[in-house]
Amino acid sequence: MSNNKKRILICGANGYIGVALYSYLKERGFTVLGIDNEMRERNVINIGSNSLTRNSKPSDFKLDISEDYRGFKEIVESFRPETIVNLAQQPSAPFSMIDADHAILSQKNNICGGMNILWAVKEVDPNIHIIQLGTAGEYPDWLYNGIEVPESSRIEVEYNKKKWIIPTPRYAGSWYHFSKLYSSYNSDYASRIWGLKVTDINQGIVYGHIGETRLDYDEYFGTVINRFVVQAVVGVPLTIYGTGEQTRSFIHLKNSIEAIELLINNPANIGEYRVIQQLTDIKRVSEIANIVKSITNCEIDNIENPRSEMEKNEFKFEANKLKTIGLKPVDMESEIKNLFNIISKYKENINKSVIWPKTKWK
Ligand code: USQ
Repeated sequence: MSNNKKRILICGANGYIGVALYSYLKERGFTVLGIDNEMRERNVINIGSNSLTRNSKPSDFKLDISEDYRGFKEIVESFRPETIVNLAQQPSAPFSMIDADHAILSQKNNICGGMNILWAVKEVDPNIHIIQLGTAGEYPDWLYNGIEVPESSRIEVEYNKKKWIIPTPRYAGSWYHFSKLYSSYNSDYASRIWGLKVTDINQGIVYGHIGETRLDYDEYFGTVINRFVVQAVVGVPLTIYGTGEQTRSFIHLKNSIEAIELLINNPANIGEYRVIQQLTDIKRVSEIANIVKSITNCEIDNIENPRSEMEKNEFKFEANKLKTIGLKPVDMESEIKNLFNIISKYKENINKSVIWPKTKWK
């Protein structure tokens, strides 16, 4: 089937990944429909920040998939997508740790939105492939320290002298990350009982900028590479949380949307809950800071870690499926240089007061 016959419904089309994915898929000949509840924009304004770059809002419908099940189901019934990509997520771990309201907002939005997609697909057409945005953070540092994370949804273990097939062991490190963990279990279950086709992309930390997508750098919505580059451009020391010996996985925004296209074209099977490790680089936070320093000669500050995470860990991921279907990783160092050039153009817009982390895990 050629791309222009494929209909893709993007939930969360106005977000950091959504804006980039929406225009990329359109350019590639897909028929795309976007919906969004405009929560990201609202949340960023509410914490006193704003996107550094102009953010286009391509969504065709304003709708909250976590609240309006009937409205959402009508869209699925009339548009009849081959694939639903669910990016309609509150993505920030620190935001979810502010207080009870923010924890509940994160979990309600993420878990209920995912649940409504599962029900709509079951009721309208179980053949629709669901691609949901999971996170590599469902494999916490302490559980997989030095142990390779398998690229599997289930594993065999021996317990009580018997062999069991259980979901690949997961846990989380924030109320946000738990929302993703619960959604993974919901999708695994829906694939077993209703035969749904689900791909859970356990994605590393996304960085970079393309086209007209947003670029956040505040303590909540800025991810670490984007924040470090903004900090270097505006001339404040890079805020390494703790030792910087934390290892994390990363993927450039360009690779993230290319990977989603590859998964659209290579869907999960009926009844399959498929896990994909969507990441291309594994680095320590201090290594990232040193790459930025090599470009700008900026200062680096090791500040008290506001989070509850291991000071030093070794992450290893089995991540072969995307490579097998054709993903070509970008070069991280040259993309960070590229990002530096992009962000430099917006230097005047940087609000220094939103950079320092205020929310603590404990
Ligand atoms: N960090 C710093 N300094 C900063 C910001 C972060 O040292 O100024 C450190 C953090 O302590 C952490 C690492 O950098 O060890 C990553 O932090 P982050 O804020 O870039 O990313 P994280 O909170 O892990 O969440 C991001 C996305 C989330 C996605 C996740 C993938 O916001 O949506 O699920 O990356 S993963 O990290 O694999 O869980």
